[in-house]
Amino acid sequence: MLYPRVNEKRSVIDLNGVWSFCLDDGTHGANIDNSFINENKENIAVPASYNDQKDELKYREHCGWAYYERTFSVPDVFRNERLVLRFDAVTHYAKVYLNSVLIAEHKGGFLPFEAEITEVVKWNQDNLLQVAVDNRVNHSTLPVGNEDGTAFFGSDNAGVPSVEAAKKWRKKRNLPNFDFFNYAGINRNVRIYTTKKDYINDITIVPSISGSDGIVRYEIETCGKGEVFVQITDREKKTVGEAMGCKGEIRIKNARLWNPYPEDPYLYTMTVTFAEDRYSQRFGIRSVEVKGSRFLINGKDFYFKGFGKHEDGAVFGRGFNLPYDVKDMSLIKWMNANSFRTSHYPYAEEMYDLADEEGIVIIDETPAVGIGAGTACDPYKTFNIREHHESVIRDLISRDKNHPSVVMWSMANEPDTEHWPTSAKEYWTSLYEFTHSLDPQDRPVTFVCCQNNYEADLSTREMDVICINRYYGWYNLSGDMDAACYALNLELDFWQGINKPLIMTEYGADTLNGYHLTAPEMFSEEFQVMYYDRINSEFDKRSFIVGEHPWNFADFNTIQGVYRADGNRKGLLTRDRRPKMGAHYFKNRWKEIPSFGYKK
Ligand code: BDP
Repeated sequence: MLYPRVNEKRSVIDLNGVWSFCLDDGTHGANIDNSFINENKENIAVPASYNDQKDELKYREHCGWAYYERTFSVPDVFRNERLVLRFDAVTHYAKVYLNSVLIAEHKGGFLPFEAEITEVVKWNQDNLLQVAVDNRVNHSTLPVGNEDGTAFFGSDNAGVPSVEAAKKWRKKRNLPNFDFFNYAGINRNVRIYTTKKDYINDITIVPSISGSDGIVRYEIETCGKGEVFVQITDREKKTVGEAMGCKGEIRIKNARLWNPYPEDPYLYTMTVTFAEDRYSQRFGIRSVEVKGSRFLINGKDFYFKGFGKHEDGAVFGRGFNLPYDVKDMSLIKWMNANSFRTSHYPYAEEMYDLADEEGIVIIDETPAVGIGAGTACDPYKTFNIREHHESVIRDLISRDKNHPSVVMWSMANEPDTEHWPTSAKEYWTSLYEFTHSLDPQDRPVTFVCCQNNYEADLSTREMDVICINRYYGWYNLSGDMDAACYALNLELDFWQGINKPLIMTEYGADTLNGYHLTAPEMFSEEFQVMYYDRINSEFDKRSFIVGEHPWNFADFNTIQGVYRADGNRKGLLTRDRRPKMGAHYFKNRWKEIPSFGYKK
């Protein structure tokens, strides 16, 4: 799917701004009731989550539908163009009406969807755009939740003998199976883009390296009549290759490779011309490969230094926030890191563009968090998740396939792979094959495994890279770092026998910024530093460990509960991006760890 860009052939109309908004009172559901909206509407900013833009609890606790609306008119100059309305992300379910006609419906809160509106827009007058948004999460949504069920992360113990009885006198709740606040609404940009009537629908670029040359295979999907012309230019805008036709191969002599930070993330641009349409897509030439227990980028051993992150901040919630993205890129480099995982959902497209440009490597994750958490039954046999999971992976790859920064797909975070090992293995290995088959660049595929009985788990070991989240010293063996390191080593001995690369995709300790102790105990800044220092020194002894991603880049908001005071505080940075001692610790550690060749 192409990102909307303005050029000499295409335009973009920005529909962001202050919209009208109201929460459902529980009686309307997906139906737009104009008089209800008119009576209740108030201002809301788009893009942004709605939850923290207002100051009553009902916006945080809302469970169900909410309505957005605005009007717009289309400039006359676009009368002969094709018009497409695009939402970059609406969380989690959207029904879109234009002039009272249902023009799009979309499940999943973190990927774009669009609808052609050429025939629906009215000229010389206002158009009414309305969006109904549902924030409920259950066992068939991704991320997974317990709609009106048992909280996995909140505290749900009623303290009375009958849990069923307690349910009757509690209000309906939307309980996540995941540890980040369930921010909802029109979270990313809303735009109309124009194309000519005959247009370029998609561009797929598959680069490879042959000696000192780059080989660029490409495929162009078009609609309508016309010839395809493809031109590749370098950073200086010099033409380095050309071809005709919607499918082909272009050789770039003495190609410059895309290399991760701090090396040169060199980008080329492919400009496709078709009939009257034109679109330019940047790409990089680089290879990614797993060989035994090594992770190779451009044939060299890469070491992942970076973070699990979130899209999260005060007031805008999970809304698109370009200054935060730019700032986070700057902080990633400030800490001498080179990578992050889009935990726990695909991020806004602009972040991947920044990563391409700045050389930051991405592990691209779907929103499949919490599969099987807190359930007493086999989730793979009980719940209807597969079809939606496949469609999310399809859309994710279709959106992100051309980014050189993306080096691996993560199909999920922390599914239950321990209690139903055989059906889990069947689910994850077949989904792994499916993911591989969709990616034109055939990148490594994995999912991220939670602290579990790794001997019982039959799925994690089947992935291209072993990605594990471990909290020895925090949730397990709390505060006892000698025992934590002992247990960690027991587990690492196990993984070493599997002979695959391993990335520690999460490890960390909640840390209250400004809380200092001489003797390092839990929650203090000193403990966070000691915790990481002890664990990292174990990683340094093992060459099959190819990466360390502390959890988390920054503090972030969560559902309230006894485990969380003002959210999850495991950030190396505060929520407003100030460094804790841990950030300085990693900055110093990673200064000494090169992106390539650290352990080999
Ligand atoms: C892991 C989850 C992550 C949580 C983290 C924690 O993957 O989403 O925020 O634990 O508890 O299990 O801090």
